Amino acid sequence: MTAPEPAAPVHETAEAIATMEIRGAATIAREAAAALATQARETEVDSPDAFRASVRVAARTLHETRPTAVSLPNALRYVLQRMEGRDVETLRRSVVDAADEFIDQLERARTDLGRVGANRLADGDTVMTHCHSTDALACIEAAVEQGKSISAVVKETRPRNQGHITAEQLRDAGVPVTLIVDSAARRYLDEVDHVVVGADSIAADGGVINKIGTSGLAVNARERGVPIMTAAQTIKLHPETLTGHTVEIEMRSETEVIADAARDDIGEITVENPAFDVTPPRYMDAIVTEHGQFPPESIVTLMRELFGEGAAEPWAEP
Ligand code: RUB
Repeated sequence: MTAPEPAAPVHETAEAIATMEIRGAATIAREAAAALATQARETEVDSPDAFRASVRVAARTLHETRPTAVSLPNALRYVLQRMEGRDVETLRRSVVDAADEFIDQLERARTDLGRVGANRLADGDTVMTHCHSTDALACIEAAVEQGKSISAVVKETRPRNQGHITAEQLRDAGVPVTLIVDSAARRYLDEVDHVVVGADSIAADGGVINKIGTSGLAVNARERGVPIMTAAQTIKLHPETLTGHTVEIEMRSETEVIADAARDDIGEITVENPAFDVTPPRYMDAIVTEHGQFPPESIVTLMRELFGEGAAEPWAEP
C-alpha cells in the first residue's frame, strides 16, 4: 500500500511554519491541527489503512518543519491518538473532531492562563516582554481587562523583530509601549515591575526553552530583583524530557543575522543563529499555565499527570 501524498494545503502549512510566516508555539500547534483536519477532509481512499497512513504522512511533513516548539508534536499526537474507526468516514470524522477539540482547548487554555498571569500583575505595573508570545500577551491583556493600568517595555528581539508584533498588539490593547533594542534590556529593568515571556518547550527539570535572549534577560532580572514569569499552556510541556531527552535548539539561516553583501565586506567570519535558549529553573519565578502557576522545579508533577512517563510518536508509524 502506498500512502497518498499530503494534500497541497498541508504542504503550504508546513512551508509557512518553516519560513515563520506561521510562528509562535501555540499558533504553530493550532495550524498543524487544522492542517491534519484538512488532510482528513481531502483524503480520497477506500481502505481505512490507507486513510490512516495518509494522515500520518501529513503529520510527518508537519513534524519536520521546526524542531524546538513541542506544541507541534503535542498537537499531532493529540489528533493522531484520537483517530479511530473501522471505516474511512468514521476515521475522517474522528480526525476532524479531534483537531476542532484541540483548537478549542488551545483558546480556552490561553484565556484561563491569562487570568492566572494577570493576578500576578498590579495596577500601575510596567512589564518587559521578549519576542511575541500569545500566552504572555494573554496575561497582560487579562490584567488590562481587569481594569489595571499596565505599561510595557518591549524588546525588539533580533534578528526577526517579533517585538514589533508584540508592540502593535499591546498598543491595540491600549497599553503604552516603549520599544527598546535587546541590548538595552538591563538598563530598563530598573523601571519595570515584571518580566513576562512565553515558552516553546518546558523541560521536566523546569528549564524554559524560549526565544534566544530569554536566559540572559532572566539572569539580569534576577540580579535586578525583578520577578520573571513564563506564560505557557500545558501543550508546551515536553514529555520526552521525562525520559532524559534534551530539546533540540533550532539553528536558523545566517542571512537572518547579516545580509550577504555586508558579510562579504567584513571578510571571512563565522555567523551563528540559534533561535532559542534554555533558562535554568533557578532564574524563573513562576510558570503560569491554565492549571494555575507552578514553581519551575515542580512542573514535572504536572507533566507526569498529563503525559504519563513518556510520549508516543504516532506520526512515525508507516
Ligand atoms: C516564538 C517564541 C515565543 C513562544 C511562545 O519564536 O519564542 O515566545 O513560541 O509563543 P518564533 P506563544 O518566533 O521563532 O516562533 O505563547 O504564542 O505560543
